[in-house]
Amino acid sequence: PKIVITYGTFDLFHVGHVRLLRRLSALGDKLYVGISSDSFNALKGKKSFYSYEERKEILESTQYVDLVFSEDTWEQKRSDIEKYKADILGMGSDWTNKFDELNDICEVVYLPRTEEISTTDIKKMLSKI
Ligand code: C2G
Repeated sequence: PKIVITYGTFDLFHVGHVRLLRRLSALGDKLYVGISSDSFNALKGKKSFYSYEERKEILESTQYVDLVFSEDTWEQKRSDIEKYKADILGMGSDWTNKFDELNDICEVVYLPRTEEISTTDIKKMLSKI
């Protein structure tokens, strides 16, 4: 089976995430997602509203995701791709070119982000209510 792999925080799950996962899952037979741990979020300068466990449960509930694992470092992608025998690493376009060095072991693709929605914007709008 053709394996697609991706990574992200996926906090406050929204249609931007859904549309990315839907397109990524259409590129292969299985989609595996590395969800940023709470400690890795801190490394990324992010504090998610939902814990890792909650974000994992939400992703696992979607029809597009076949496996969820923890993303704890920037450096683990290469070993993950080898461990899971991923054929494609796919990310949203805000990451364009950032993971090209992995194209020796898999195809690296960047898909257009969904406009007008982000977890940051949702938090901002909610804080103004
Ligand atoms: N995304 C999207 N459209 C949006 C918002 C997000 O396509 N409106 C995509 C992002 O491009 C990313 C994925 O959804 O590919 C997850 O987004 P985040 O949770 O913000 O992930 P990020 O913090 O970018 O984590 O090692 C990689 C990092 O863990 C990526």
